[in-house]
Amino acid sequence: MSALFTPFTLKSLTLRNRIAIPPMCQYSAVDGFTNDWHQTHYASMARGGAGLVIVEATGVSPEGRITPDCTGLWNDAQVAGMSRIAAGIKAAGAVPGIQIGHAGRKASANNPWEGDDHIPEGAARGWQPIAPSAIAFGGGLPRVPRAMTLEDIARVQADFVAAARRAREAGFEWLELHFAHGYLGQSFFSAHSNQRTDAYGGSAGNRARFLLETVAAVREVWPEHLPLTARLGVIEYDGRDEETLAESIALVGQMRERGLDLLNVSLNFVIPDVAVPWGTPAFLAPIAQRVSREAGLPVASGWGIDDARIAERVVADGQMDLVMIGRAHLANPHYVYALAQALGKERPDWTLPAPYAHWLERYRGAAKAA
Ligand code: FNR
Ligand code: 536
Repeated sequence: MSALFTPFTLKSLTLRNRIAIPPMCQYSAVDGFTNDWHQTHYASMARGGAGLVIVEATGVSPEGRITPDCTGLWNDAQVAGMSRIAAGIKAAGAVPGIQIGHAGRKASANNPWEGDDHIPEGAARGWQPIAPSAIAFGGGLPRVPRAMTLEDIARVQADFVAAARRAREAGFEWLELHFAHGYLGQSFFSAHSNQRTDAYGGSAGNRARFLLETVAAVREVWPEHLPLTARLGVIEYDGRDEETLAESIALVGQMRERGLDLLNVSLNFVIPDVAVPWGTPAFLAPIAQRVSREAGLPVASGWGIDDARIAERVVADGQMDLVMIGRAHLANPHYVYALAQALGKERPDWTLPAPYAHWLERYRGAAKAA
């Protein structure tokens, strides 16, 4: 029996297996609107067999986009395109999820294939990023953000709530708040990027305030029977990892008390040039397990998992409830089938939807008779 191919139930949903497609920016939207590329990409991810497909980091406001080509849910007109994507994912048997976020000081960047750096100040495509404090990320993202006022904080939280409502209206059943990777939520929680002297900065409790208030506000509009989740970096690899982990686990426990159902355990990326142990397979698995045990909620995690035995082991050993597998699916949209075959499942159910089953079975019969 494969642990990876065991269904997973959370709230009213049951995922057909433990494999999830993590959010992956497509940098292909115009004014935040999705198009045929997103439709094709997400439907093919779902058709591949994953239990859950999470749509890319989607801006809660125009200034919250990572790049000008990122998707958005800041206006009602953007719901129609997203609803076709959610329906396409669902038609292929996966649960449709979406990640909503605000890029903070990392916003207004060029696409990866155009340099992955900030758009130069003054260029028409760009805008001034906002962040907890007027401190630049550095490296290829040198723009100094404007420090957010209390009004900015309240407005961005309202933007998260409005985008969550639109995500539900579009038919998404799984919501992930993007609080990872050095974007706005993560940058509020890190002392590297948050040097505020008001109620939103200083102590770990104050740095947690923006995230906790946002979780509570979104929970009020996101249906109780559907999973509300977040992605949070819990480790920076900056030499202060035990302290960061302990603070993060305390934060996750408080998020759970405010209605968070699952955490997608990831990396902080608040400062450049950190020593992430990329060479160690499933390096986040023991960290994910610790977060799950100490904060008391189910977890998803991933990074660099592209081997069937490792994917199976991290679930079988109880290190994570869901495995996020991204780039392996960009290389091969049917990667879940490859995992199934590697684990001895010859013809999994999802490869035999009704319109295919008769013909594939008949073909197999004919092949056997020959
Ligand atoms: C990403 N990643 C990412 N993460 C996230 O939380 N929101 C996002 O929108 C994106 N966008 C994105 C785009 C592309 C092209 C890649 C490759 C990655 C990170 C992604 O979700 C995942 O964590 C990493 O890719 C690591 O997993 P794999 O690819 O090693 O399985
Ligand atoms: C992973 N990425 C995460 C993204 C967009 C692109 C790349 C996201 O969360 N929207 C990553 C982040 C930072 C450093 C390396 C990799």
